[in-house]
Amino acid sequence: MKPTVFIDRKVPNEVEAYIAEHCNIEKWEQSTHIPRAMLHEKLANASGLLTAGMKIDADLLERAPKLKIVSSISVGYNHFDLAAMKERGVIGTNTPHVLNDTVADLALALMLGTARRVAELDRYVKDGQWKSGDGLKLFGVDVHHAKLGIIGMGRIGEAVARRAKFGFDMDVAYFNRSRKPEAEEKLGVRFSQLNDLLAASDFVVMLAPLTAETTKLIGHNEFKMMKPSSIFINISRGQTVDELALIEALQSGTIAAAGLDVYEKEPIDADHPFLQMANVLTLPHIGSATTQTRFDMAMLAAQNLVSGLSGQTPTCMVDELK
Ligand code: 8YV
Repeated sequence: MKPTVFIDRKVPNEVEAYIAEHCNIEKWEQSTHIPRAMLHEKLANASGLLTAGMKIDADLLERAPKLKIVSSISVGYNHFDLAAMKERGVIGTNTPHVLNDTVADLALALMLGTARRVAELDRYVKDGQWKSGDGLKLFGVDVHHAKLGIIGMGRIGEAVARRAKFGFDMDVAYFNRSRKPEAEEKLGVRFSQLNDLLAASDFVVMLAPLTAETTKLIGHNEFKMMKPSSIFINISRGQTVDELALIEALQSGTIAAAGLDVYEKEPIDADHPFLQMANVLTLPHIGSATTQTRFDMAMLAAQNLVSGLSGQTPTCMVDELK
């Protein structure tokens, strides 16, 4: 008897076909969230759940008595209530590795796009404002040879460091819970205490996962430590930053600009101050959003799901549930 799994989003046909070889599938493919009552109905008989950001808490788990595994199509798993999952023996998996380079590419895109004001000056040309030469008003700042500070030196952080160091001759420092001697050796990056990194960097890139320790890690005091010419990039989770402090830092000139792919609330409200600020580059949480990478993530998540349901230990179990 095949186990039943619930898939809460559209996945590539090949991925669905792979899952169907091993499981009975219930699915929701609308762009809107599934109504709560319908979700509870689907979960009542589900042994597996394939999602990307659905909050997995005690209430949901209570309504899924057969649930053995939640497979997330994401590297971040802050939507997992790990204690509730552990208490019920529910496996949690994520999709690391396959998205490292794609996310790192976007971090560089945010650095370059913010430093050289790409979106702002694109609008300038398209709005017919370009009437003369390339005067001071079009100037940006250099990325090459600048000082980069990475907060969170995981797999994606190392991919960003590699690009910055060998692609743009940047001087790269990192802050991390633990030292990364191998990365220091192979990439020529150095560890820095957070306050020192903030004070010295021209670009600060937030890549730490969202945990209780990293929630609002960067606030008023931290922004005040940064250089007025510095640029803040967040491609991790919006909640790692005190967003009101970031707004104030940008409006007061405490820092020069920001490049953001993530926000405290997503989608961002239409009246959010960021959307009116020329020195803020805003992207809609597209860190891993390339066709190939999202396929690879979905397939890896499907493999995690199937292996978890067949009694094997999935390759990508989240550390806290191992
Ligand atoms: C996912 C993310 O990539 O991987 C992560 O942690 O930040 C997300 O962007 C996205 O939800 C696709 O599943």
